[in-house]
Amino acid sequence: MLDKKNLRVDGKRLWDSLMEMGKIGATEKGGCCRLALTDLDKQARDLFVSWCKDAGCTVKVDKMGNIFARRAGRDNDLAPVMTGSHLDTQPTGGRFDGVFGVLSGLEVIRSLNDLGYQTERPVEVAVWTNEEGSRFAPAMVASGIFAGVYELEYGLSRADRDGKTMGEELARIGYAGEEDVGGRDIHAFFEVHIEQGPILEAEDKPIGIVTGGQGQRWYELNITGVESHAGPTPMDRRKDALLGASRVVELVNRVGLDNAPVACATVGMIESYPNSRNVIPGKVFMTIDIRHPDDDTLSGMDQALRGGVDKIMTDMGLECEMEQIFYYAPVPFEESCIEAVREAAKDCGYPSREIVAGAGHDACYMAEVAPTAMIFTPCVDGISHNEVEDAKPEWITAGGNVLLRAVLDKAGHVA
Ligand code: HGY
Ligand code: MN
Ligand code: MN
Repeated sequence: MLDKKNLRVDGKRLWDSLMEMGKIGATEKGGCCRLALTDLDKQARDLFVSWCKDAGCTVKVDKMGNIFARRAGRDNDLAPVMTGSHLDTQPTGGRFDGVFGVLSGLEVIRSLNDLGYQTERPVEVAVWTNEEGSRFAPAMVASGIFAGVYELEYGLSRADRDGKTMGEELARIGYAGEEDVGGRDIHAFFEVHIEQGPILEAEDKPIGIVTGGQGQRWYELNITGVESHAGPTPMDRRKDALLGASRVVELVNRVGLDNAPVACATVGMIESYPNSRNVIPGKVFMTIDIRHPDDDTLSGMDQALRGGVDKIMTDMGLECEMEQIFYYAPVPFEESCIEAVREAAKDCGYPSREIVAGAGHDACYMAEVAPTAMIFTPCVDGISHNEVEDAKPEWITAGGNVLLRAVLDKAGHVA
């Protein structure tokens, strides 16, 4: 009888798979640009599906393009234990964000095959569409539909800045699947991810036991002033939309600092129109991202933002349409899954600590429909959403080993 305490993954195979996948959309600085539902995302999906089929999995795709690779258990009528993450990246993304969770799941399946280990329940590895929310907003929209937070039509209608919808792009790349999105029991969900922050590396802890995720709100602002000539228009007679936007940037930063030390507040996108060097900008599109682990504080930040934007626009005689396009409250993960991660780290002899996820993850939505927890590993200098994102092989192996143990803790063992 195989004692699961001694089971380990093949860390080199996992690392090599990450490096192989990292070639798809590789950038000159060593990162990855594989935006959701682009041809490169299709290539990554196709490679993952081929690897899963080679590992004996059945593969299904749902109507939001979510991929589910299933390894049969002894009783396939039982709800599966699921793991997974995302393959889409930021424009200047890295080789680990998301991919590490997907390929750790595949490594668990490959290792169970090597060991001839039969689980009671089926084990599934999921690839969630458009986790990043970069090309299509909001983030995590496809796992959100699986969790019943959004309707399918809402997700399919999300359009990029060129007006292409997710529905059109799913069909174009051949991942508009047949399966319904969600509506089925999942026994437990685990997601492995790099921390994307500095804590674990600074404390020399290879494993983070993730107890929950902070809440976040995203906004889109369309600011309108008056385009006019940069030469003859006196300074006191301008309605400069970009000047207004710059004051909003300052406001966002202030709201973050006023709720230090854990609040985050960011302006990531700004598009000035007509973007001509001698025309006073008449229009600006910009985004705001605020986050906090406490929902009341997040609400307070929301109010401070709205009041501050109103004042800026009134003082400057500008117009502003401000729309909240994304919100989820701080989410606690489930104690027995957290305990499975804690036990696994201890059994494997990895120093660990509890931590709250600063980034959003599909697990934050999966926690709505299944007992869920996450496993973090460090990343070099805590940097992510940057082409220099990097990890150490021993950290990757540790994440794979803890995932193997946590999955087996929930999947049961037959022989
Ligand atoms: O925005 C996030 O936290 C995630 O990377 N989508
Ligand atoms: Mn991610
Ligand atoms: Mn990310």
